[in-house]
Amino acid sequence: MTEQYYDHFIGGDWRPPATGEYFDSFNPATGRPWYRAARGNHVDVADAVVAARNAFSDGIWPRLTPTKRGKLLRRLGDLIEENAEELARKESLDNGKLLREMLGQVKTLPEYYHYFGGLADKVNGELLNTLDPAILNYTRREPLGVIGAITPWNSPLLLTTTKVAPALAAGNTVVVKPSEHTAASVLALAQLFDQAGFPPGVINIVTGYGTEAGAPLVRNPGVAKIAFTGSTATGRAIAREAGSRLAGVALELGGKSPNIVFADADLDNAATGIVAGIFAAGGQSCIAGSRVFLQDSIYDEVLAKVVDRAKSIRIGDPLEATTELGPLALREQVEKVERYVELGLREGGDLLLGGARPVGQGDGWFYQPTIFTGVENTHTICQEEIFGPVMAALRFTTEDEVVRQANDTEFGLAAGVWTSDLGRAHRMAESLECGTIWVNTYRAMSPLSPRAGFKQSGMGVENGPSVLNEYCHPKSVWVNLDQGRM
Ligand code: TXE
Repeated sequence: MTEQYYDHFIGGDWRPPATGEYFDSFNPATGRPWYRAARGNHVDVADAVVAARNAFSDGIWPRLTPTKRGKLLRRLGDLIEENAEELARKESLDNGKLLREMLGQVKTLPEYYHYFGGLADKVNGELLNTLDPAILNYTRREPLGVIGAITPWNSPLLLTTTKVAPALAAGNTVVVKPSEHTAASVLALAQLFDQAGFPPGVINIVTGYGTEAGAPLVRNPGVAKIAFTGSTATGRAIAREAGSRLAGVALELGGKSPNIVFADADLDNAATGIVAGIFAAGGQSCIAGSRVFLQDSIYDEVLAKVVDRAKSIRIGDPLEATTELGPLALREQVEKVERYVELGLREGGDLLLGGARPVGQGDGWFYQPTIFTGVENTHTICQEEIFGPVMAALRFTTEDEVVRQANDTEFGLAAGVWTSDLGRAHRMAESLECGTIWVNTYRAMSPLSPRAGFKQSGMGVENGPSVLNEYCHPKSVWVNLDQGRM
């Protein structure tokens, strides 16, 4: 049993759950609980929304000058930088990803708070030319109100930040419901908000399960918009619920991203990109390059390089500097991977590598890097998001053929293209139906560059300057300058 208890963060205070109940959060590397978090329900959510609403309506936050709001966001960025080690350690203990990887990710977070902090005083309206010279028409961009941010377990702080930083920069207040599996780092972030000097109620955190704490946040009429990252199924349910009361929604959902290697590519770089694209974070990333398309003439050569590298991946304790693959975040996730591997075999695929839990890893939730060959793009393991270290290798001959296959999926999040032909690179960038294309690289992401899933991968946009529009109402003001003419 663990002795560490975490409460909700509401209105600037740490508050115990209304029911007095807490739930265990597990360390995936040991399979044992390491703290207990408040089990929030509709009462806690309602309290948090009232706190956020008060901070908004009383004007504490929206009436602070935008420059001051930006300054607070930048101060928060600095505090994250100073506390990066501790935050990353919490993330790694919570979701099993490599400490080194989480530290790399946490170290990018200040860029988000600095960038959006810099944009806070640039949320301007426009002066518009109307046909009538006696009319002055201008626009204002006003904050929406309370934003509900519902986040997953794979990159807890990053995916909280991509919502919270622009929402606050635009003058909204926020209630965050982090994943029930990974609340520790997000609660630690609340302390930094406090330390940075954000007024009470500007940011609130309610922990708990999706149906008990997430759903009431979506239903709460005081919430103007829900920003969500998670599974497509939950995203659809949220869109239905929020849509029925005409609240806004932004959804960042699943993927089944193609990583495509042409014969003219630098094959060593491509092999590195393939391995990192699918096995980094144990494949638990929405942008995982899970379908690897290799052109006929280099299929065997590249696959051999990939297998060679994947075979030598060191599995173990994610806190160890030499480990290259940690456990999966949840016990259910290992079981899900096992089900898909069985299905892949039943549908006629061949296992070239892995396909089982590794031996000698105690009770942790580990799974081997796994590579399937002999599969078709129509097979279930090439169509559904597995969210584990499972790669499908597919063969293609022509550019047109690979475009057709790559696009033949309900998802459209990201794609990788490996080629030295500049024309082809740009043709592929145009033809692939997804929100992010990487050419001769994979995984790059920045607060400056928009991310928007096509098809079932999402709705709305994260990052980039235009994201501020997603957190503002445009208001059009018409002024008659010549009342005598009325
Ligand atoms: O996701 P959920 P889960 C995929 C991945 C994974 C699967 C399931 O394939 O195997 O989703 O993971 C909250 N109303 N991704 O179950 O359910 C929940 O508490 C309101 C891809 O963790 O989508 C958590 O905070 N909220 C993904 C958040 O939603 C609800 C990242 C995400 O949980 C809710 C994570 C409800 N009815 C998983 N039900 C990516 N795109 O990166 C749940 N939640």
